[in-house]
Amino acid sequence: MSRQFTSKLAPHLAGTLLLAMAPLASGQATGVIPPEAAAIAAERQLSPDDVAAALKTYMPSGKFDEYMLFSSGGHSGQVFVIGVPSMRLLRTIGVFTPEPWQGYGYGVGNEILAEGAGPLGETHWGDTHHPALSETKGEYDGQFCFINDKNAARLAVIDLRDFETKQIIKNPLALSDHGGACVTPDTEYVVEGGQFAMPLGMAYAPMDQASYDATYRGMVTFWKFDRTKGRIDPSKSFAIELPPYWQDLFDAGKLASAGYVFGNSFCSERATGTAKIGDKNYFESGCSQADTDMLHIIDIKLAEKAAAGPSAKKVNGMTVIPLEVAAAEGVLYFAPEPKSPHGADVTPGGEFIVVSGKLDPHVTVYSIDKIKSTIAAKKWTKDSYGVPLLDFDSIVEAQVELGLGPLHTQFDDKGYAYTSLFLDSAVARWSLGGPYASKHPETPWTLVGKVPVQYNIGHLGCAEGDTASPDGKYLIAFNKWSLDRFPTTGPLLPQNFQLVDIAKTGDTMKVIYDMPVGFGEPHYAQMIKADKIKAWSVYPEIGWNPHTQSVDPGAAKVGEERIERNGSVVHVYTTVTRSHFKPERVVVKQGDHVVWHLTSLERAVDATHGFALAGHDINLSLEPGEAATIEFDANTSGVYPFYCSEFCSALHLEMVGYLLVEPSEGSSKVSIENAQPLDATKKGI
Ligand code: K7E
Ligand code: CUA
Repeated sequence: MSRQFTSKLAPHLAGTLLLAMAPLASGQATGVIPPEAAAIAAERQLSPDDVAAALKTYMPSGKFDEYMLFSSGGHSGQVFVIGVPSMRLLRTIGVFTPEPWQGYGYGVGNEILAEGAGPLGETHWGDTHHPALSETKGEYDGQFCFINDKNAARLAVIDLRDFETKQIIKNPLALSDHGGACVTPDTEYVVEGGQFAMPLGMAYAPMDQASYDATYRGMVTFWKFDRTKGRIDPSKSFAIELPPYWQDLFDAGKLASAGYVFGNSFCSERATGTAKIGDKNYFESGCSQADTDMLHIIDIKLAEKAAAGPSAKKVNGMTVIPLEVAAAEGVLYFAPEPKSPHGADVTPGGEFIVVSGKLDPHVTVYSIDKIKSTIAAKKWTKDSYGVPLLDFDSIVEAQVELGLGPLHTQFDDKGYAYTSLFLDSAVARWSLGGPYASKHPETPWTLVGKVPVQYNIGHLGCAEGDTASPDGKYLIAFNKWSLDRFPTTGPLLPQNFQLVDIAKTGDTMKVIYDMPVGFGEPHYAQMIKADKIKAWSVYPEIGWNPHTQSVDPGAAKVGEERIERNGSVVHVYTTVTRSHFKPERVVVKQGDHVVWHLTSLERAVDATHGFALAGHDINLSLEPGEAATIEFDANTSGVYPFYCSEFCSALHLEMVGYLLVEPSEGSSKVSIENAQPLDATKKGI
């Protein structure tokens, strides 16, 4: 058997050897493939494809991955950064959920989490679905990452200089979002579409059909991004009121379709679910009655005009273009899209918009040229809310049959599109037409090949696959179920990220790696060329405030460590270095308000300290140069050790201090005087 195997392996190894021995010609290396490799392959019964996959994904110690994947964490509320092709987890970024290792939400970052509070108060988790890397001319520029929280209609801004969340913004109109984040080609706007219809502004309204139709609404918000400040500017942002059609995913047009934003919807039936127990009209069936839903086509320039005009209204402080204005002024058009659609993905050149029908084996491809000419020819009827509904046959370029349950589509550099097939558990590769037809040998608009994935794929992501110039080479299937792929770790199973090699043309796609994701439920992820990320390895200067990205004038400075009392407010200025805090003993009085400024004096890469304060729910990560300020009320007298929670040095365990909170007058707290003395006979045991 092993003999047979060896012969099977041989031709492949010969090929690999040729490749690996290429440096031999220049005399650089010998014996790149050691004899033991064949022995290992035989012992583990690896197929030639397995061996090739292992080599393609193996990253030797100290070598870096070619791509970084920014993945949503679903209802973990975080973002994960993963190296591709090794599929090694590089970082978690705390976004909507506090995260103690990076000291997010345990003394620092609390104000960012609080910033996203709505009228109902703070939400300490999020449901992240769609990351959007900032773009310049339709290409990822590696500066920022935005992500939505479906659960509370929030949007977060992550600065990729330090991979930290800088802003969380609560949409004042709604309580759920899904259509975003996506950015316009130069990141002028970050788009956030709503999901579940409700009265805009989050007021109450009954849910009978008449009330639903009249008062429940969808929305899409255009958040203006200020790149210099690295913040969304709500004062320059606006929203469009939409019918209660459950807007789903949005994608910004680019190049040929620059200036437009497209979004699908999936319950234009306006189902209202079961009103009482025993009813059978679940949303499940109510939302999938009609043959078509509505592709939303939005003209950004006309939307800006309407938002600045007299007919815009304010809802909870947000500028909103009323639905009838959007319909009348060319801001909003609809197009029929088949069978409970999902995804609206724009081709690299912006010529086409691809929409999948979850209950239709086809993807439907719309042409922006045809959309424009159909709008110019006013070839439309009106939907029940008065929005122009474009003639389907006039705007469709192609429908391509792919398989069961198509969801999301991405692109490569070879004129192919890739669509996830949820029900088939497969990725379909198909050929684009138009300007892409000359890039591949196949007939345009046909299925080229499929690769099974394990299992129930949701999104997929190609290398820079939703930009103006996708790279090809890699695709990742973001699978919802892993079933039999990993050892059982209890009834909650990991998701499965599968790396697919898409380098060759034709029906040649191969799964080359399985990565269990046991820390979240990712939806979408974007894969960026790693060398585009220019992250700092230490903060630029000592005393750096990551929130303002500048030196904090109030930061603790070396030589100026002190404890300053101003009435009942005590300011503590502490510097932090290997391996001590200065000062180490901090004495305050019960009832004092403590403002504690800590500055890391470190300049060495990776010399991170922690600051864990017992009894106060405080834990900081003080990265080299970082300044942090925490505040708390010293309400309970006692002795509170604080220590460095990051193993920083040989004397890390000695990196300790004490906060002493002296009892106030008349306090009944335990003091040394009334404590039991130690039994002298037991001393020294
Ligand atoms: Cu999971 Cu993009 Cu929220 Cu599709 S969505 S799978
Ligand atoms: Cu500083 Cu451990």
